[in-house]
Amino acid sequence: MPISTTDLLIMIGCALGAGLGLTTLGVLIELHLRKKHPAPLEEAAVQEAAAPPSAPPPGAAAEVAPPPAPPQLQPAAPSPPVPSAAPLPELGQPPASPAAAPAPPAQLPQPAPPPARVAITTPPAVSPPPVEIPPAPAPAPPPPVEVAKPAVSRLRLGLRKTRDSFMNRLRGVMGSGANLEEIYEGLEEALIAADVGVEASTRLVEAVRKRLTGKATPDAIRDALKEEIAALLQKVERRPADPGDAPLVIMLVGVNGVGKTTTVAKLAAMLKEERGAVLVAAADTFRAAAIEQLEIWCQRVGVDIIKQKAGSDPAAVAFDAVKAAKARKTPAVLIDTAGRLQTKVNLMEELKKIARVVGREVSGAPHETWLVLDANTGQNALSQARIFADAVPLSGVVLAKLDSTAKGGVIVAIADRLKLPVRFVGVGEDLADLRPFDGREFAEELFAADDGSGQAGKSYAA
Ligand SMILES: Nc1nc2c(ncn2[C@@H]2O[C@H](COP(=O)(O)OP(=O)(O)OP(=O)(O)O)[C@@H](O)[C@H]2O)c(=O)[nH]1
Ligand SMILES: [Mg+2]
Repeated sequence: MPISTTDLLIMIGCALGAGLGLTTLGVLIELHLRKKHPAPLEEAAVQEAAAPPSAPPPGAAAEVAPPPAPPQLQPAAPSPPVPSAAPLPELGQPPASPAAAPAPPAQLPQPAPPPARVAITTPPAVSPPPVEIPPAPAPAPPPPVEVAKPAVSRLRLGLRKTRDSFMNRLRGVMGSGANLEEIYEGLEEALIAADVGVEASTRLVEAVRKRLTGKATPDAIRDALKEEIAALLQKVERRPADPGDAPLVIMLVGVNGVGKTTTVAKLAAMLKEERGAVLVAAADTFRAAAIEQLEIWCQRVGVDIIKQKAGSDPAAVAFDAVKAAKARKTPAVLIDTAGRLQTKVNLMEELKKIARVVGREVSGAPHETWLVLDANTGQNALSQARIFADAVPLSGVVLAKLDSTAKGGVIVAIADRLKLPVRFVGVGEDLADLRPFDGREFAEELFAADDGSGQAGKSYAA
């Protein structure tokens, strides 16, 4: 029969009252406890320590949830656990969170986003060095057109080399204490050196001699010579053609490289200013890049060009241009032609054909045919002029490159020998470097002092 707690307390009281020792009391308590808990205390404590914290107490197994699934195999540290069904992360993607639920098997792994594009920066393009005739698809806006200004200084600048050389010779003769005869001789030599030509020089000096009988001074000699030159040049001057309501057609001819195309451009700028519009015919279909060269000029000037492909018939191009000018009521047409040696018969025939066909379209055209001469050519210019004049009737001369020669006196020779008026002089490579020629102005500028004061006579007077 088990001892109750009350019994135990009575027993303790009795034991204490009977003088039993503490040991006896301990035995009694132990006996009491063994009756209440059959398992020994030590064994229970060991069992409690060995059991997992969540282990159900014995006898409660039916009410407790089944034990959790065994933990999945963990990949080797340090990788976090990845469920076997989960897709492998893409390179560069963050690994899947260990807490994330595994993806359902039917769901395809999401495609990885495209790799970030690598910006390939190209270095800034380095501009190529400028070329002479740029075939640029998108040409830069043409520079502003500089048209010829009525500035006397342009002719003065253009004549600088000729004047310096001529005046130096005159000073040398007149300042040397030479007698009158020697002065006249020196004068003739100075004229010949300036390419005035032997015949014209002799005639000019004779005319001065006659003019100054008995009253010759260096200043008077200089003034008389100036007058004689101006008179000779003015004798051949004539008014340019007037085609009435029809377009004025001007054709430029000459040997290779004398300055025809540049002159066409300069004239186009001038005529555009004067008359409002110009058509340019690219009738040099012969030389490589000639059409492109003219196109660039026309762009700069701001005038229309009529062209065909290289190698086509130049007469057909000229005809098209004249016809277009008539239809559009363009007041002027300029025909650029190929440079040709005056000895090439077939090329000279080509010129005749151009003149013929434009004449059919517009009565009297070409109204002006100007021979372009390089001022450096000297007396050879005269033989060129003769041959060209045999092919087409010349109505004037343009003397290009006057700025680059000391032999500008050839103008006098042209007037004297060919009886052709010099229409314009080229005094540089820019559009504004074309001067309408005036014999009086030329003579004045030839004798002008370098400072522009017009007091040249005083510097070499004896
Ligand atoms: N200094 C100077 N140079 C000039 C003048 N006129 C033309 N030139 C230069 O002369 C060279 C030839 O000029 P172009 O106009 O092409 O001559 P072109 O007669 O048309 O030549 P081709 O068509 O080949 O027969 C170029 O370098 C021009 O710049 C001028 O008045 N003064
Ligand atoms: Mg040309």
